[in-house]
Amino acid sequence: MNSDFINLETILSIFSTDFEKKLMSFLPKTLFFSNKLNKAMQYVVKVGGKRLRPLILNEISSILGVKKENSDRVAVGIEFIHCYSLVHDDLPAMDDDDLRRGHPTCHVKFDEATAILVGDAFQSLAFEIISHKKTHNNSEVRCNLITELAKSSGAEGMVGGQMLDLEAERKTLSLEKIFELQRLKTGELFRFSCIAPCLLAEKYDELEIFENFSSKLGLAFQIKDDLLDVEGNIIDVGKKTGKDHKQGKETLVSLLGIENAKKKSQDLIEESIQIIEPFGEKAQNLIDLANFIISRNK
Ligand code: GRG
Repeated sequence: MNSDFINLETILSIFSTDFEKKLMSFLPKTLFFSNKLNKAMQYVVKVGGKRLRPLILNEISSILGVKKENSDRVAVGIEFIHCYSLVHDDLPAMDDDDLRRGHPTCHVKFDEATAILVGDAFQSLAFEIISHKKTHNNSEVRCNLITELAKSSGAEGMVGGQMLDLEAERKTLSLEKIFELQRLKTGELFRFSCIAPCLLAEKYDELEIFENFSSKLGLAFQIKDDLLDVEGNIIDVGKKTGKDHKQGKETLVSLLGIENAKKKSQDLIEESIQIIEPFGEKAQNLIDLANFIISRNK
């Protein structure tokens, strides 16, 4: 195994342990807060996940010199949005999954109504954390972050992409339409993770650079996700595989073929790395992370 990969595995594992404590510390603790909702939110945080979006956000923040206490709050916000999306995506009305990250999904462990409310609560909490003055002393920066997160996660972002995805079952879609669907459903949260540090650092000239980086990274991530659905196994991936085919869903892999899809994701990662290479040594972890996106087995 290559040493960069081992190094990144260590970084990911240390980051995940530390970041889980941070996520837990942001869960509400009020006296009137329902014990069941509390337990269900804790459950979703504790079953883990790769924490890729917060790690990307923190790495770009460190390249741009953002204070850690500021970037950490936005990283928690984006991970809570991601948690909400997975809990809702697993519901019977959507993807109807009973396994996620190797554990029973939230609605299986608790019940459907609780899972809906857990997703809602994570979403509100994300915006509450980011809007707090501890996130940045400039209120205009906080407003920009909120606007961008709302766009990335809403009808013109992830929710819009999810709707297109639900409508796509048993339909023939062109490659362009699938690229667009995936850009919205998956790519938009990666876009937010990549541009939030520019907003926090008030370095607006870097926005385009990191937006370009994110579009390549997000698409490569999605192709790899589709490849794992075809080639991965339930133990490694932590969720049922072969679902796209069963649901009659066209994916980038079904349209491109396995070998072309692998080549496309490799090309995208190489292009994404070229974009950040000018940042030199400071970008090394981000480069390793980009390579990990397509070499991972879960
Ligand atoms: C319900 C509004 C709403 C949106 C759902 C995120 C999403 C949209 C659907 C999840 C289905 C899916 C497999 C999407 C592909 C990309 C993706 C988000 C994979 C999961 O992300 P990882 O691999 O998950 O980062 P972990 O578990 O590591 O956090």
